[in-house]
Amino acid sequence: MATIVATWKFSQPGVEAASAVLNETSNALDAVEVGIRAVEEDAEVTSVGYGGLPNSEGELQLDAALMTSAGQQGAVLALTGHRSAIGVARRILHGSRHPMLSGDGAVLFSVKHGSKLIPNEQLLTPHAAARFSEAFAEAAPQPPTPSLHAEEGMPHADTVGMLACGKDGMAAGCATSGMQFKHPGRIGDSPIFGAGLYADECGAAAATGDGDQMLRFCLSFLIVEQIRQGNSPTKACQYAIRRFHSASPDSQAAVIAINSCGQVGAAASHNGFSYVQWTAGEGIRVVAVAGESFTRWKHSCV
Ligand code: SD4
Repeated sequence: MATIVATWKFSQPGVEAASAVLNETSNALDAVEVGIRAVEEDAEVTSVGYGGLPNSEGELQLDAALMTSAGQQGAVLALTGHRSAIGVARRILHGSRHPMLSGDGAVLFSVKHGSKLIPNEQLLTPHAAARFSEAFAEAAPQPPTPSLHAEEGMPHADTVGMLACGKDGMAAGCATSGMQFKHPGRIGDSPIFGAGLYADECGAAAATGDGDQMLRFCLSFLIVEQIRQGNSPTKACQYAIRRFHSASPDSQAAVIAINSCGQVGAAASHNGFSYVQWTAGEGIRVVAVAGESFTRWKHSCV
């Protein structure tokens, strides 16, 4: 059954855009790319693409990746000069000799494929510029402790992970501006295959949360392996989150998964995570996920 699932309520407009593509073309990769781009272009989302908070040098630095159940992969890491990174990941997936490109090399590849670089001043929204100035004002010369402790209840934060199942297979995608005020070049789990996202013929998964902690658990790969062994997406997600939470109880992670029948699952270490699901013939719904721990999620990026 044609299905799309994405992390966080803020991805709803992206899921709507993706569902229109999946309805029309049945192409899961196109749907995920379009859906994620819509989130990246939304200036209200302060942790993904344009609108995201910059690194400690005041530069917007984006990560994104795409993977399909047919084995295609494209990832871009620490990309500067762009509002959106998912299109670059898509070009890498089709047109690069290597599945992952980072930093200056990624910029060079993107420019060679027709992108125009955007000056960084035009990449920071007034909100992002103000947050950066506040954080690095003379009165407060120390950069804030990287994140986990931002305003509770902020409506927009964290990574967009999106999965689609169409009649020709599944696709997974992820995009983030990463941890706020990160060291330049810092990479979290999001654009790393097996960690932030994974897809094969059995299923697809994506993750969001404290990327520095999550990297060692390869959560997305773990989930798809659990699906391969016959578990439902829900059970597979719970297994991965329990492993993570018991080893790293103070860190936050949430995951979503889909199997080749279009069944969806999710799990979260803390309360407050939600996902958006679209199913053909049924429409869109936002689902709140109870956390393994009773404490509430504090946003990871902003
Ligand atoms: C990162 N995992 O860069 C991303 C951020 C995120 O919810 O997902 N926050 O570490």
